[in-house]
Order: sequence, then structure tokens, then C-alpha cells
Amino acid sequence: MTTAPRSDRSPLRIAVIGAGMSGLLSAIELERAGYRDVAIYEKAERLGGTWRENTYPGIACDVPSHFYSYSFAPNPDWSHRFAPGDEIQAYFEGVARRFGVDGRIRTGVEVTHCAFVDGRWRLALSDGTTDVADVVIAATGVLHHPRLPEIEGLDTFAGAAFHSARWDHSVPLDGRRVGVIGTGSTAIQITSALVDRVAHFSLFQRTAQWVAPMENPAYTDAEKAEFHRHPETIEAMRAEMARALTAGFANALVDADSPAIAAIQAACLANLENNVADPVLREKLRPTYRAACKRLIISPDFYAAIQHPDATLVTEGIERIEPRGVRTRDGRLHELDVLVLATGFRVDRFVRPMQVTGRDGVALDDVWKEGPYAYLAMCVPGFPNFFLLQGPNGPVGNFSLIDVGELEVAYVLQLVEKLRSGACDEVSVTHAAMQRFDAERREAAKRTIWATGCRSWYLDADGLPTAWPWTFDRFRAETAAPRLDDYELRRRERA
Ligand code: N01
Repeated sequence: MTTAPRSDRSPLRIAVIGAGMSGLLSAIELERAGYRDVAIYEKAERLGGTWRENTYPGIACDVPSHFYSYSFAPNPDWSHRFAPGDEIQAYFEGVARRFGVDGRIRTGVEVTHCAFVDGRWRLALSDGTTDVADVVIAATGVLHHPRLPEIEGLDTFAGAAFHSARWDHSVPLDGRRVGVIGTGSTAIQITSALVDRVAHFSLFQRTAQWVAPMENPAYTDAEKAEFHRHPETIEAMRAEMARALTAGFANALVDADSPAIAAIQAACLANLENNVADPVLREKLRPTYRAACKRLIISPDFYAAIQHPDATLVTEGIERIEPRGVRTRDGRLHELDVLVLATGFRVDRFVRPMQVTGRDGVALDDVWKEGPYAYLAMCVPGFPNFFLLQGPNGPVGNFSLIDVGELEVAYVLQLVEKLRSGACDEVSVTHAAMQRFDAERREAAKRTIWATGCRSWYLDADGLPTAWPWTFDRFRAETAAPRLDDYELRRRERA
């Protein structure tokens, strides 16, 4: 397999893989930076990433919407502090239209292989065609491969069963018996949304969760009109949200002994003590690990929902699933019409199942066989001109991923500029920089709240947290400009 070399005069061709929040952002920023030869591939029929895939009842983002917006596309019309999922999906579609990107996305086309051959990336596409690009930006997302639980008898269930990210909207819920397995952010939102609608609601809890109470008020028409008239109000609000989230949350998570973590724990404890009346239920809901060790649940009404007369919190372990429902270890059968698996995602997949082969035919699968990693969450040695967005070891879960995405895209564009300017033909992070980053990351990970003794999707197979273990301020500083000593800039021989 060969790829024709790029002639010195032809513009860089850039392939963006994925049209979720990060892919869309890349497409817009590449356009603004004057790159005209950009292909955007999206495996689904619509853009939107996680907001397209997750349509479960109650879905909302738990980062305030004015902050979970692109900095260049504020939205005065957000309905609530934490807007629902369909509104967020509509926001991304609107932004894509406004910035002229929507028509350029090749939807329904999956990139199945990406190989670095003769200095360029050769892409194999699911429609049987190929493409060649100088640069690949893999904006393929993090939480997108549903993790199905290995529970005996799951396939014998006679009712409807589906993963929370594959919600089957043809299945009626009203007046039926619905069970949800899991107590992550997803399950908690589903609980609040469904208890009033169904005949009976069963929540199968393996691990209790700390819940931070946060109200979700609607913006009034007067407030929205003010946002329209004075967009600087939104700017000020974003700055305040960024400050509060950074100081009060993101920076605290990476220091398990910080006063801010103690304050979060106290707020969650007070929420539990003050809002769950039945002492038996309260003890079932009391976690045995520290707050924010697992991803913190943000909910104004979960405790009210689970105390609904038609709701049951099931804490006995699941023995098996039978045609009529879920059998717990105490021998009880919880009869159900609908079973929702809110059991999370396979978080080590990243760009996969796409097969990526870098310099000298080295497969990313082999490089990542002990677990995925990336320098500053974006670059892997041996994979020149290939950039991950929201890749491994990034600040997931601590902050607005849009803010993270904007920092990452700005960083990647600075490296791509080295190619455009002719300073080099190939840019790749060095093995030495990767090793130094990884060693420091592993050391810092031990001091984070995620390492204080709980099971969560933040941990790798050895139980070490994989997320960015330093403050968000440090991420901002380190991504402001590439340290060129950490990169190999290679020029190709010219004939
Ligand atoms: O998934 P999760 P999620 N038997 O992995 C349980 C983002 N998000 O979809 O804790 C029984 O957190 C598992 O139990 P345990 C956010 O980053 C954001 O809820 O491992 N139970 C756990 O309770 C979030 O963190 C928003 O003991 C089983 C649950 O399933 C991430 O997405 C909303 C089981 C999985 O929880 C993922 O959230 C939604 C088994 N065999 C999601 N296997 C907002 O912004 C798993 N579980 C609001």
C-alpha cells in the first residue's frame, strides 16, 4: 500500500474523525484558520456524538449550560441552568449550520483503518472507498461503547431490555414496571425522570453514591431577553462558572486532602442526612468511600425520587435475570416489564475499533495493550501528524469538556501550523517526553481523590486513576503552547 506524497504546493489535507462536540469544534477552527481541504467523517447519520446517542428520559448535562457551550457560540436561549439533552443536541446542530460545517460532514461513513504510509495517512472507509490525509484528528469520543453487564440469564428476559445509551423509544413506559441496573449519573437521572410515570420503579444498586444537591432552575423570559441584549452578561457568567468549577471542584479532585474536597463531602452528607427520612433507606444510600472518589452525582431530586411510594431501592446483589424479572441473592424475584442497563461504558476504547497503524507498521492496539495513554491526552509516539481529542489521561470528569476541547484544538493547530509553514513534514511526540509525562502522571494519580478506595471508570486495570491528575490550571498552562523539545519535527527527503 503506498500513498502519493503531497506536493510542496498543495494544501494540507486534514481528516477529522467524528462529528461530536470535539469534531465539530475541529472543523470550525480549521476553517477559521484557513484550512480548506478538510474531510469530516461521522459513522452515524447525524452529528452530535454523546448527545445524539444518549436519549434516555431525564438526560441533561451536569455542567451548567452557559459553560457547556463553545466560547465563540454563546446561547442566550438555554432553557435551564442544566439544559436537557435534546436542547444540547439542537445547539450542536445549530452551531454546525451557523458555521457552515453541517453540509461538509460525511455522515454514515466510518473510518475503519488509518495507516501511516510513505508520510501520509491512508484511511479505509466503511463504504469501501479510501482517502489520504496529511493530518488526522481523531475526535472519536470517550464514553461511546456501552458496557453490558455479565449477568446470567440476561438474554432470557421476556420484556424489553436495552442499554441506557441505546434507548428504545418504541417501548412504552407509562404504567409499567421498570427496573434500572446501575447508580451512575445516567441511572440517577433516569430514576428522577421515571418514578412518577411508571407503575413501579426498581433501582438495582451495587454501590451507593454520594449525591451533591444542585437545583436546576429554568431561565425566565426576562433573563433570556437580557442575555440577548447584553451578551457580555453571559461572558461574565461563564467566567464566574469557570472560576467556581476550577477552584471548588476540578482542582480539588486532584488533592484528596484539600479543604474543597472536605466541603463537597460535607454538602453531600448533609444532603443524605436531611433529605432521606427512613433510617433504613438512608443507611442503604450511605456510601462507604469518600465523596467524589467515583464521579460525583449532581441531582436536586434523586433522594425525593427514590422515596416515591412506587420506587424500590434494591441493594441485594443480582443472582440472575429470568424471563419475568431480576432474581436477587435473597431469592426474591423483582418482576419487570422493562429492564434498563445503565451500566456504563467501555472507557478504554477511544478510537477503537478503528485500526490505527503508525510509523513502521506499529499498531496502536499493540502500543496500548497494557492500557491506552497519550501525551497531554493528544499525542502518541510513533504516530506522526495524528492527534487525539479527549484522548487518554485527559481531564475528563473534572470540567467542561468543551473547554478541554477548545484548549486541545488550539494546541493541535499550533503543531499543524509547523506542517503548513513547511517547518517539517512530520510531527510526533518523542518517546522520552511520553515516558516522562506518564511517570509523572502515575505518581500524581496516587494523590487524587479517585485513588482513595472505590471502584470507578476512572481506574485502569491496575486500579490507578487514568484521568489528568493535576489541576485544570496546569492543563490550561501546558496546552497553551507545545514544548517543541518534546516533539520530533522530521523533514522528508525531497527528490
Ligand atoms: O455509567 P457509570 P453512567 N451489576 O459507569 C453499575 C457521564 N455522564 O452511564 O458503581 C450491577 O458511571 C455500576 O456499579 P458500581 C459521566 O462522566 C454524565 O452512569 O461499579 N451493577 C454503576 O453504578 C459519568 O460518570 C451525565 O458498583 C453494575 C453503573 O452500573 C459517565 O458518563 C449523565 C454492573 C455504571 O455507572 C458514565 O455514567 C450521564 C453489574 N454487573 C453520564 N455493571 C451528566 O452530565 C455496572 N454496574 C449528568
